[in-house]
Amino acid sequence: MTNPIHDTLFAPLAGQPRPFLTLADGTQITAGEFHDQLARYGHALRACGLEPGDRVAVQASKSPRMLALYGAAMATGIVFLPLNTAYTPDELEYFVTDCCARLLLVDPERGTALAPLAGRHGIRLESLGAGGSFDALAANQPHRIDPAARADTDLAALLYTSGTTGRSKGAMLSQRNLLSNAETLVDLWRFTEKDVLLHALPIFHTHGLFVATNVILRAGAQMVFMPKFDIDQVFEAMGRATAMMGVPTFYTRLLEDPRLSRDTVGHMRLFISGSAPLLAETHQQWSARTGHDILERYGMTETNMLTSNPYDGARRPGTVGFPLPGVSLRITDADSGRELPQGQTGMIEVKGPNVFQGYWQMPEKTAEEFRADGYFMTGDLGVIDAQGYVTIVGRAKDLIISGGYNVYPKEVELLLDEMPGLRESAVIGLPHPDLGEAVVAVLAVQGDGPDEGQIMAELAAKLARFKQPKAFIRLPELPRNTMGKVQKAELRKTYAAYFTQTAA
Ligand code: MLC
Ligand code: AMP
Repeated sequence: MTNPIHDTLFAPLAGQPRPFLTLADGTQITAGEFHDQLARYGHALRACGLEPGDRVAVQASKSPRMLALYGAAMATGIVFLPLNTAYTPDELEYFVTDCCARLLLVDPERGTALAPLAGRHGIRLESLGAGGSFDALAANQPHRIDPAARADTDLAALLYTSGTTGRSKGAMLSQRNLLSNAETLVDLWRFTEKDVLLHALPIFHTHGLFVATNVILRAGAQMVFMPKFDIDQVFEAMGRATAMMGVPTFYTRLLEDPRLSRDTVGHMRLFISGSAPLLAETHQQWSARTGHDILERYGMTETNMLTSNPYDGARRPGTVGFPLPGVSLRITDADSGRELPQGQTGMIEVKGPNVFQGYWQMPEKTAEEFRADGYFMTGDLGVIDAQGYVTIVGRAKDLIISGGYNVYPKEVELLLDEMPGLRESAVIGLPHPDLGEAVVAVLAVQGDGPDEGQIMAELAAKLARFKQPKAFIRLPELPRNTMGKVQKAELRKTYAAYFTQTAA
């Protein structure tokens, strides 16, 4: 019987006394203890009636339990669907119904609030955490588990990505998609059992879950596992860790702190950045302060990691490095699909074992984003230089990346446009010193229109906090081109210095 992800990533933990997770308070969880928990959770998933291929949706705080649940889903062949803890019940409802989740796991304190939603759709609801109902169910289960047989092409996880128009799409990631990428990254970034990763990212996205965790599991290494990015805890952990993976906001926040020095990073061998553009200036300041060149890489939910700056060799500021071994990357004319010569800017298209299987129950959407020869259109615009380094120069998709979280303007605009007194809206991303880009709503208002407090109250009921505008700009009319299309590029240009000139 084989189960590639369980056999390769999780089975080697069983019975091992070596440390696997160190928590912020210093508590250590050994590899063996972690695997025991994974096994008990796996039995509990089965006791809830789930079978291989069924979906378990989880909206729970970051904890070793949540990570063990990921392992349990892999062992039992149950498809893992982690959800941002910031999502409102409205947002959650879409995901769990779209994927026909059999089971929804939430923090114990959220159980009561989400019971009506689960009841409406006949989804079993359990709580994960100390005193939670799922933990009670798992408590007396065996601490060994026979993994379910899984093929390379079987679905391992579903991660939802918002769409530029309309509905969010569930990216289907197979066993092979995840495992092949982890194996490539371990080799490329030289992870070994001696490494200790400083893990301060959330674990409901590709970066913190698949890149960080799978790499550590594959290398037989360990993590300092923090509930979130807390600057004091990060400085403290750098004395014990060897590597950190972060979004650019981690690096800009650390740079603002006078404690950052060659000494404080003396134990570290590698700093990796991704999920959003790292300014060349941040890269250079980091090198000057710490003596380390940040290794920037590029990826997507749909594709896992695609490119990386080299471990040995120049890590070029402002670039995302070379295509990973096994990944084919080309630059095309977005309309015709024709490959462009080196040095010209166009759509980044990719192919490889890391590229997802398609969008859950959306064959037409899937077909639209793949070329006939199997290349996936990323929606990112890039250029390759004479040495082969890829630079991302923009996005063809209308997307804001705020502190590493994606916000699709359309989703916010649809809600704003429904509000009485608001004629129309354009939601844009403006440069922000902490978040990279911040969400701003430009509004064309009727009369005085609703005030910001009223708008925010309406949005808060429906939208996760990170998607809500950080500022509003009111105009009599939105600028349009001769075709009548709102000129977002013009707005971004006009207000480019909004957060740097006014207090952010
Ligand atoms: C938190 N807030 C955000 C925000 N994060 N607002 C906009 N954008 C964000 N990213 C809100 C909070 O709710 C809070 O609201 C206020 O902003 C200030 O919060 P904070 O305490 O300063 O934020 P913090 O908790 O420190 O979080 C900031 C952060 C976090 C950058 C550390 O957002 C983070 O961990 N981001 C990582 C995202 C990530 O993992 N992305 C990977 C995607 S995978 P209030 O109520 O106080 O106003 C992917 C593929 C790939 O992209 O290539 O990796
Ligand atoms: P997500 O859908 O959350 O996986 O976000 C994927 C998107 O993040 C990509 O399509 C890119 O636009 C962006 N991204 C990821 N890494 C980088 C990077 N290093 N530089 C610039 N953009 C990045």
